[in-house]
Amino acid sequence: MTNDNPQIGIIMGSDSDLPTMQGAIAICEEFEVACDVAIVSAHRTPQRMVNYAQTAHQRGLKVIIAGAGGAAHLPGMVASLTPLPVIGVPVSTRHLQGVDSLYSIVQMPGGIPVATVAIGNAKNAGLLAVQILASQQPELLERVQQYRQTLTQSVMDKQAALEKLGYQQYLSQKS
Ligand code: RP5
Repeated sequence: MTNDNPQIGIIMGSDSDLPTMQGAIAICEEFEVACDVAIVSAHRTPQRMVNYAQTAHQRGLKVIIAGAGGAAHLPGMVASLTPLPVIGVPVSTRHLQGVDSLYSIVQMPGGIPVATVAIGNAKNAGLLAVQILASQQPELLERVQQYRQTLTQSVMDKQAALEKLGYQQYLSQKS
């Protein structure tokens, strides 16, 4: 999937990561920020990864979100090849539940940072990427602030319902 003039590149090591990474794609769609989505494997397509990362800024990308599971080298290797900020998404794995992915992504050596979100939380990666862009784009900054207001309002709506119903009825309505 490619939109015109993408600002955010969303890459993943395998199509098996796509169900997780769709959280980041959905945020780009919600904020109407163009993104491109690609499968780029550090281990199975290493040359493609090098080409992607080294040309990303020349193609107009501003931020890269990279999701990977297991021996999750993709975010760190891409970060070492691009001057752009990279956000890593640790994808959950069958045997180690994504702790392996998290440790692989978060333990970068000094000099090559990768911003890392929680296991499986591609939504937050999308939001962080949008916020990085928004720091230079006033209209997008306004939308980020509106988004935060919707979060606040949803909590206040829950509080009002909790007070009205009491906790037992509130819980029974949730289940
Ligand atoms: C990693 O290996 C991918 O990021 C994926 O999370 C994991 C498993 O890949 P598949 O065997 O499902 O293709 O490189």
